Amino acid sequence: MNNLLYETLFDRHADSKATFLHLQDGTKISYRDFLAKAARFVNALVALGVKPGDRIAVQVAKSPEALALYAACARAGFVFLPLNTAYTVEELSYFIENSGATLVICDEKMFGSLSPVCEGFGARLSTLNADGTGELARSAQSASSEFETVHRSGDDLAAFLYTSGTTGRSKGAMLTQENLVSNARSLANTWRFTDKDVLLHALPIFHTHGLFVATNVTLMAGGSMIFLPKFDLDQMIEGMPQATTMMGVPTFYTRLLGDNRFTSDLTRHMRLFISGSAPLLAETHKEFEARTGHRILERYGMTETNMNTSNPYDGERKAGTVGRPLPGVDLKITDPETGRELPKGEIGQIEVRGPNVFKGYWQMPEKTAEELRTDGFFITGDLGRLDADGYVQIVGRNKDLIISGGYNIYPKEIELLLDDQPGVLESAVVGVPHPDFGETVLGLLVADKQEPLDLPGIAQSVNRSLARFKQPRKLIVVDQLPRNTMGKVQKNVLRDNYQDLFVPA
Ligand code: MLC
Ligand code: AMP
Repeated sequence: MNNLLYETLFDRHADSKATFLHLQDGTKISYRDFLAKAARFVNALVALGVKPGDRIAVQVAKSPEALALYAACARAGFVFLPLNTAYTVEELSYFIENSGATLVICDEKMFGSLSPVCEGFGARLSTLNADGTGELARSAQSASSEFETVHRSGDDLAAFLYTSGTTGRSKGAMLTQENLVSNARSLANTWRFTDKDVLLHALPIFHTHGLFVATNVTLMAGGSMIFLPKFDLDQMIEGMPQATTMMGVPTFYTRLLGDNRFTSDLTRHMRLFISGSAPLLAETHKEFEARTGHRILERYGMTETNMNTSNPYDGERKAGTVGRPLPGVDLKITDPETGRELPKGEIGQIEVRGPNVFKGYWQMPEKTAEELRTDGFFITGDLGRLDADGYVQIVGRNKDLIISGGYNIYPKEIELLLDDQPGVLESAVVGVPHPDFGETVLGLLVADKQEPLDLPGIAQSVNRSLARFKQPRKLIVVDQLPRNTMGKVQKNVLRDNYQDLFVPA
């Protein structure tokens, strides 16, 4: 094969008049038209001087054009680097510098503030807006729809996705063409996707879930997507009767259950609901079945590995478990201290190996070596056990991570910022239960008593630096932080103390 990713997921649909995207305004975009659009984008990107292997950092709203950029990068061998639309200029600067992106594509609204950043790092800047307008779109419009696909092997990089780290510095996870293709194939088979499927797509497309799971599986099967700009209850309820499948984070499911228009009638012809990215409470699973008659299929994955496990399509979908390893994925539970494999039933760290596992962190060989063993096993940082039937149950995390509404938040990044604020001696950030987001961010501050502690001022400063979803929903001043005998902050004590803050007991 000349270009594994492009040929497997895209090119074989090049002449297909079947619908790929159903848009909000009733417009349908066929595979053929989508791929012709993507080809014009490739030519527009090439005209900007981008070369195979270059990183293209993309912070744009979800749109058919944004998705066409992904197809364009696959075709020309550019490394696609999608970024959360909520990121601030400060956060973006790091990604642009660290990735060495040659081109940055943003909404026109961000152009003024990103211009000096891109200039400083020698990256070009172009624009694409939510409505498909912008400089890049204009240049694509007049470009040719002919392009000779660039040769790429399965081992070549297809995408970078940044994932935060326990040190507060984000790491660029390098995903190869083979990582994406093998996982898409495995998931499409496991979940029985076909060209008749219509996926209700409300996830963002800058993360694994919305892009490499939802979109790639649809492409693999030749199905279509009701492509919503974001999660919106009214639009979900309106789109549901036209769909056959849906993928979402647990917040999608709890929000749907909170609306009494969401009935078994509305979901009658749906064949599959899939959940992932964060733990789905067993009670949500049960409530969903009681309301609709459908048993949600939960699966487990991460940025570095794509999907690792899934509950079965046929057979028991066990609430509170993430199912068995996918075909081709080796999974073991090991002792975090020794790395020794533990017997079934015992709790340990989850390690995975397979064609889904990434190539390492961009320019961070030490970080890669800490998490990716030489025998190919990746240490996920999740804690779990295998039950008697080989189903994986995730029981916690061996990493200091908060998952809020499916977004990962690393406390260290927020603590570093809080520690820098005037009047703050030290801080601790923990995740506490939240009825909508599953977990949310709580910041505890200890005053240094030299300067007054200005909480609104601190909140403003946090607002300037961090995306909204990372900002503490509450800041509380405490006399001191609980520490163990080694002097380490006992976050479990803080989590216990404040567990009822947002979810009254
Ligand atoms: C938005 N906000 C969030 C938030 N999303 N705050 C905390 N956590 C989140 N996840 C902010 C908004 O800016 C807003 O701020 C306020 O919270 C309420 O906004 P909202 O209207 O509720 O936002 P909404 O658009 O509805 O977003 C909620 C959401 C969204 C759950 C629909 O976050 C979402 O689509 N999450 C999916 C994330 C995802 O795709 N994860 C996959 C990662 S891949 P204010 O100031 O107005 O209150 C991965 C691998 C794997 O993990 O296994 O899949
Ligand atoms: P990310 O780094 O954004 O890709 O997030 C990956 C992390 O999300 C995993 O390491 C898990 O901690 C968590 N995760 C993903 N799916 C599930 C799930 N079904 N249940 C519990 N946690 C999950």
